[in-house]
Amino acid sequence: MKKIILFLASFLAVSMAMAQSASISGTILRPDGAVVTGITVKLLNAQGQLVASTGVFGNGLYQFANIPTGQEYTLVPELQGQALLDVSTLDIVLGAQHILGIIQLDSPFKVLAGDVNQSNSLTTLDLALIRQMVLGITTDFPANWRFFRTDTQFINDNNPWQGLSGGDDGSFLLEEDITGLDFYAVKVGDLSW
Ligand SMILES: [Ca+2]
Repeated sequence: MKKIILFLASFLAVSMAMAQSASISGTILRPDGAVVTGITVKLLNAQGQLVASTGVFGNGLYQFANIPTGQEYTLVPELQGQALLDVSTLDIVLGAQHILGIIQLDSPFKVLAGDVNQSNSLTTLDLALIRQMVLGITTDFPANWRFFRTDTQFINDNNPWQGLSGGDDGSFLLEEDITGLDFYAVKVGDLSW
């Protein structure tokens, strides 16, 4: 009987130890639902150290398994290159019309995509940078892609920087499996999806 109790106790201990890790998953797609290839997702701890790194599957899904719980983490999606993807003079025209108040870009993520120099505003300086890209004078924006949680709440769609905490990443306390931690991959300079 004592042996059985010991066995059960050790089994319970092992079960509890196993329960002290969890998985994290979600999708990273462009705001129009298009898949982006080549994204790397980094999982950082509260000290900013790299815990794990993964790619994104063909359907935009990423997943981390067996991550220790009870700690705070930050997910940092990264993608380099493809600077000119979907960036054209149309984006300059739309940006100019938005700045002049002729139109209003119909997504706060388009406004964010227009802030090429990351000044937390969309101005003619950003349009100048897009123009240089279109003309081939530059080959990279300060960042070619930016990533935002899909559940980001905007106080003012026209001024999406207002109340936007931390910008591109999302930190969270891992207590149990997390699904649906989704991000938008926003192509900088593309205001016309
Ligand atoms: Ca700007």
